[in-house]
Amino acid sequence: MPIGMNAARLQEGLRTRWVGKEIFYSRSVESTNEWAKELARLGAREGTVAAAATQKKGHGRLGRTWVSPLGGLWFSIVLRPKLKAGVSAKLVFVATLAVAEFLYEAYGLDVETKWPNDVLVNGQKVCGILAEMVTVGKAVDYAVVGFGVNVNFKVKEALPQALWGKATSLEDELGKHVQRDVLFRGLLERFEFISESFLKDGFAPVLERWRRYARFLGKRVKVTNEHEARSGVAVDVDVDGALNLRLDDGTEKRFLSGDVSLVVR
Ligand code: BT5
Repeated sequence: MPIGMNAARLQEGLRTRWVGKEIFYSRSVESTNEWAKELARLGAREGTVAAAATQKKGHGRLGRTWVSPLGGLWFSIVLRPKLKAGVSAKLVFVATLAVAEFLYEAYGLDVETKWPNDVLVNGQKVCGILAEMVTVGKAVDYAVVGFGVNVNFKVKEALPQALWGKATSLEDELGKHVQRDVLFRGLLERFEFISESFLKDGFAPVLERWRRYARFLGKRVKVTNEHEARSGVAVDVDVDGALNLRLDDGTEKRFLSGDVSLVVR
């Protein structure tokens, strides 16, 4: 976020009921997810947001590094969902749908969602979501949903070469800077709206909207997880958030976690 950004400026004009009523902002942190978890442990109310201009140890799933230069939007929301464990996979869909819908509506970008936690533009990752949960028994004590959005920087100037061709930014796609505080508020508002629909009407309507952006469905993909790599046709994402893959022998296999890449033949 720009130098001079602060929590009050981010909150100005925010039209939410509970998300972002409390915003913490720092110029540099290790990781906003870690910060938000710490705030949650200390009793932060639901909807509290931790945001930073840069992260020194931003992370993705399985301890992967999330590169977080100045110019991006890096923030995490504290949630206290009165739901059972297993909900975190679904929060990822709520968050990616919020990002996809907002980027499409606000900037007209041709966005897609990629299972499980990516938002892409032109086949390249513009946003990654990391949902983490702390449970007590089977109940969720708190969850943190982290948003990493590449905004006002050029990928070839700000991200390592290994990510060129795989990552994109709003600046690269739009050819100009966008106002990050407007984007930030738009994402919080959309996230709150979809979370409420999720709590009220369940996961199915969220999933249905998410599928509209999920262009990998019906295509040949490779799914990789900690145990294996399998190729097949991505048939659907089911009500548990699991990916169903049709293998070449005609059988179907469900993946609860992993990474998807398109197979070009
Ligand atoms: C994710 O992980 O995509 C989740 C990223 C969540 C980041 C946010 S930022 C705010 C909050 N605080 C945190 O510490 N995290 C959250 P995963 O699916 O595991 O993808 C990680 C992979 O994405 C890396 O291994 C790289 O290949 C790639 N990557 C790293 N930085 C990137 C970037 N800025 N843009 C696009 N791809 C990136």
